[in-house]
Amino acid sequence: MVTLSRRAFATTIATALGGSAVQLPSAVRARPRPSPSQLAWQRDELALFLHFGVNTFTDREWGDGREDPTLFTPAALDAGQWARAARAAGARALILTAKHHDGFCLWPSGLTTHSVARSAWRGGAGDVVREFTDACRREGLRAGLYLSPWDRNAPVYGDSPRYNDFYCAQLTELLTRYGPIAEVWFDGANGEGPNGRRQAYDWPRIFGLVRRLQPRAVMFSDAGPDVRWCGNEAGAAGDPNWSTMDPTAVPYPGASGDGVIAALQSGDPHGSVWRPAETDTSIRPGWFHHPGEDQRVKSLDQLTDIWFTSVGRNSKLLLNVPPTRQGLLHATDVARLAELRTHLTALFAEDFAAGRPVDWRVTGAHSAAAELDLGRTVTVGVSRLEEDITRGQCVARYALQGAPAADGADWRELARGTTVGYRKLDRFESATVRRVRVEVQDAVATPRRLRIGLYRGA
Ligand code: FUL
Repeated sequence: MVTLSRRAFATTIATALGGSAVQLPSAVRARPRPSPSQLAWQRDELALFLHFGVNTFTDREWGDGREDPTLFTPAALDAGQWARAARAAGARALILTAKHHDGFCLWPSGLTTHSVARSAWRGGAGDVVREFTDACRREGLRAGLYLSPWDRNAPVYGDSPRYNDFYCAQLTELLTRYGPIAEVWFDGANGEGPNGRRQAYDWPRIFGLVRRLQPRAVMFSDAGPDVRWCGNEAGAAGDPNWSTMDPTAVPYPGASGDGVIAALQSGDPHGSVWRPAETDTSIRPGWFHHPGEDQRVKSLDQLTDIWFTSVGRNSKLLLNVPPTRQGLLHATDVARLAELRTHLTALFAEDFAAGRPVDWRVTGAHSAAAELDLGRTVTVGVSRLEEDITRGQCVARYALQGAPAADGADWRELARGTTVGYRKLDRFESATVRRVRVEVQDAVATPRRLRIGLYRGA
């Protein structure tokens, strides 16, 4: 697959998914819009990521595939606790590592003996994926699964056609046994197999299979096709962050080369596909739980900053909170999640712009201005701008201004930025304002009305 040109590869994937392989010039094309599944994904705003497996018991981040399955002994495993903590945090979805790079399967896969079935947990009759998906449903959360393409245990890894069969068979188990799956997560790590053989994944086949078995699931990878990686694991989406993308810029998961990270971070205002960025980061230094990191759980301030640089930059936050060896989320992490939700609820509790009439004027082919009188003088320090993304993404540059008096004299700039999309949050030095103006100074099409929220801030 890697031998195809970037454009040929993107075309092959588009064809496998039933899309058009023909790239029209951007002036002719209708601007991309999200599918219902991509919209639902974005509206979740927050999902929790659960890295759990043999690494949890070996205190490692990457296993080598030679771990003894009997190491897996999560004595108090309670997926209900994971789901309740997620719900209390305001998350609407959860994603579990059904298989990480070590190849150990958290479900009793018929394709390998390297799984929970070889452990003593639940007498060898346990299925973490089942308990996880059941718990998600009980709490009204959407379930997602991570199935690492890189498998350091599978003997056929690196024998490309055979491993592609094996991988697709594992995917089929996961996507046919556990009810609706909202997101399938493909990470980009791709090491060598035994004997130094490198695996060439059949991505068109893999993506086509997921689409057929779970048509409503979104697929995440560097190369989408539905959701793209944001380009780093530090909790910061790009600025600008377009949800549109040129599919040839990152043609397959794990692609490297000039411009890949920049394309993942910022997208492309003229891109031909809707492929919004997901921001994955961990509440701790590592992805898996390590007792030695129990004192290094991110602070409320750090998590709040991450909220502003992810959800507040037109992205979705996938926050990793790893279960411990007991099979439970750690009390510190659970408490921090609850603190974050309490803080965000308080921060956005009173919207000074709610219900205030907005005077919206289109001022040019690619510009517009909104003005509103708040009806009283208030102190503001945070703004929220939103486009109606059901109709695509449009704004490329804006400025937010405020004036203290009803007659609108003494305008001063409060914030300025680039893209808006689903949501743009800005924090700025507190200002006393009665009137507020948002100038859309540049856009890729005629701007449509923005939703505007104004809050006091910290
Ligand atoms: C990466 C993996 O190598 C890490 O272990 C982790 O799972 C991260 C989310 O994706 O590709």
